[in-house]
Amino acid sequence: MGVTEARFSDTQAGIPLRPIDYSEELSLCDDSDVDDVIIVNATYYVFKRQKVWFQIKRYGERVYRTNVTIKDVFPNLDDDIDAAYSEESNDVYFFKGPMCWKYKLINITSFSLYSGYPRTIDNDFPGIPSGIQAVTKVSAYRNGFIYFFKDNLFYRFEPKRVPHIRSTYPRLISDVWNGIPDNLNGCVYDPRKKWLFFFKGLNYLRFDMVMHRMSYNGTEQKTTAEDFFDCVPRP
Ligand SMILES: [Ca+2]
Repeated sequence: MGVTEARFSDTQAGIPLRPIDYSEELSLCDDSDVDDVIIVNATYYVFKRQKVWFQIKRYGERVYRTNVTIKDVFPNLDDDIDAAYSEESNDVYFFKGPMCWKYKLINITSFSLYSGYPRTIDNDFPGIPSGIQAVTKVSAYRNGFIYFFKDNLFYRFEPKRVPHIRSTYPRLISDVWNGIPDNLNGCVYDPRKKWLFFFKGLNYLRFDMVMHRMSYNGTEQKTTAEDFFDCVPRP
């Protein structure tokens, strides 16, 4: 273990952080289609099958991460989640089939399940169907909207308003999110940069919520492995 890795591991609740590794049995570099991504306290959590990766940038240095099983960090959560998002309070919601799970942050590698969960999505999010593919909360707007994506449709859920979903929803993704494909793998909103990342297959797109358009010109579609996870191409 190198000096830098040792420094990170001292502060991270006993789970050592290290650069991503091609030798991992389930590598995000070789197979970078994710189940979903969330940001809690400026740390990215990437979910895929039975694993979660942390992505942390400290002291202006490169990104370090580790992979552990979902159940190590989120007790009683199912593998192969459909989708997940985080609240400003750092609570985290997961969705799979008709069910949702709600967790409270303890520390970066430890969350506790609220009592009464899992329960059906309709309990907490009336009007949202089962089988959600991607979800994120966008705090750029007053009160914050939660966007749920499924197939070619999306729902805008307003936590502070009843009914939570206006009668004009669901709407077509292609009608509102210019350039964003249907059947997403996941999405996450970065409140610091006001960017929305959409993940699909081995690629992602970055949407600027201030300008309400793709945030870079030309080749909007980037590879998740090399451009998001900083994987070094194999020689
Ligand atoms: Ca998903």
